[in-house]
Amino acid sequence: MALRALCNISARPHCLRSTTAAYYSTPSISLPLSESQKKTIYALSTPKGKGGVGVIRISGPQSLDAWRSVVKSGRQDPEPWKMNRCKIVHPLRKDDVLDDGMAVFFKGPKSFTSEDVLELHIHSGRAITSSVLDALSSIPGLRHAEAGEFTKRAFKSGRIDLTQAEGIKDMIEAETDAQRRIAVGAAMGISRVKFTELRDEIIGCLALIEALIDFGEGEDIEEGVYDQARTRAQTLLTTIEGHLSDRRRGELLRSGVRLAIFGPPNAGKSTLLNFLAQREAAIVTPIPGTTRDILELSLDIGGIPVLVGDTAGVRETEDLVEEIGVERAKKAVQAADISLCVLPLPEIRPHSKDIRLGLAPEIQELIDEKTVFLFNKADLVSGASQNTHSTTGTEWQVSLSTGQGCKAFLSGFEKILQERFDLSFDSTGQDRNPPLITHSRHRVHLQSAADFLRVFLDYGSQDVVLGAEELRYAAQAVGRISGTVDVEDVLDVVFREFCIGK
Ligand SMILES: Nc1nc2c(ncn2[C@@H]2O[C@H](COP(=O)(O)OP(=O)(O)O)[C@@H](O)[C@H]2O)c(=O)[nH]1
Ligand SMILES: [Mg+2]
Repeated sequence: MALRALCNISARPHCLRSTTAAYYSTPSISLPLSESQKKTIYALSTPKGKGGVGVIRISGPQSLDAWRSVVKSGRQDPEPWKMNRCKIVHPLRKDDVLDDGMAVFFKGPKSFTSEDVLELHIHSGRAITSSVLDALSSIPGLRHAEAGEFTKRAFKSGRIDLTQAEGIKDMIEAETDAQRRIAVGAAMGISRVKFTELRDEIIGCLALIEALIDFGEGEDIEEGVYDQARTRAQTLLTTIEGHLSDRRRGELLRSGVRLAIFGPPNAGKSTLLNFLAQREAAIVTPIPGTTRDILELSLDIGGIPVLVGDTAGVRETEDLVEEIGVERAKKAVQAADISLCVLPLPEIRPHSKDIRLGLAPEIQELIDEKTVFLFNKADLVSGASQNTHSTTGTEWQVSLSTGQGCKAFLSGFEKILQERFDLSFDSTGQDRNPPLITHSRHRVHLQSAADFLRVFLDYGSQDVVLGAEELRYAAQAVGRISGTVDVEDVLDVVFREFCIGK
């Protein structure tokens, strides 16, 4: 018994040892890679569906393996940056030709992501696309990309900054010329350069203050360094304040001016939306209360992106659904950048000095300095075009049914949009004053940079250590816009070039 027990004891560790060793070291038994271990990503970069060409992009260390696995071009390895006519095959069934297309290999770091990138240009069709994607998924180490992951890799490698990443996204989403211009500029790095300049200037001030802390004015470094830093910080603050007081131009150009159409029921609000959209987007009937909810359309009015919201006619109502619609209408008018009050001309007191007279109180309370007026149904009033309501340039008389006055309204309204939001362009279509802030995120960080600079300026020369901290925060705030937060690296460079000593 004792012997058997001993044998068992001696046998067990051996057995355990061999199993463990086999489990960890035998190459034939390997655990599948987790998703995060797969460093090479792939995705269809063009829209799904039928089309002449679809592009599948692969990025990561195994892009070359992917070429060797699915591209059949008569040569083992690709000549980088050259289009190659090829067959796309399944990696496990090489004679299974999935498509006849083109492939190009970008050798990192000279690629969008800075990694090795392979692009397969295939015929865009449901079966072809899914068979090629399926073939790629069978290559070990490859996984499907997450949304925005290629651009994220380009950012992480330092190829682009956050403002360029935003520009790329905005370029794809641009619907108007103004949006396209802003997005292309950002993607090309125009904003990056400007924000970097601002940040470098803050760091320049910080370098002066740091020198002061380390060496002391008048001893090792020249006099007037503190004043120099102050003057530069003041100029910077003025520049940043200038960008902040831009009436949200960039954000409006990028995301669109919010326009709310409101007024009493049956005035022609939905007819106006359809007129602006040049299609029957909204239901129009003679029945008051037809529009119940907000109908929003994104339109291009004179090159300016406008988010037009048609709202329910504002009136007292017992109908629960209509009441909710009226509440939503009121909120939309309050939140809008500009509101257009549509009123039926036959029901407005002619020659009234104040348009508000005679309007229902619930309409009156929505009228403010953002409001412009459209008197509709001029065809029902004899001599309407001669009817002189005040001509401040913010009121027009039209008949949306006959088209009377509509041209003048459109051009006048475009002018109002351009003037109010400073969105005018020169004759060649160029923006005379391209905005720096195009996302609310930029505004938030620039605002806090301005706040830190103000605190720095409030400190006196006796508080340079505290002042330096504020400048550091200011630089970090601007750095967040581009996604650069480390101040020390730039500081070192600036500091090295700084003239110290007598
Ligand atoms: N005579 C005339 N009728 C119009 C004009 N514009 C709209 N309408 C009519 O007025 C009714 C109400 O229009 P609608 O756009 O639904 O008004 P909403 O309730 O303000 O949205 C419909 O029967 C339209 O055809 C116009 O300029 N002249
Ligand atoms: Mg309506």
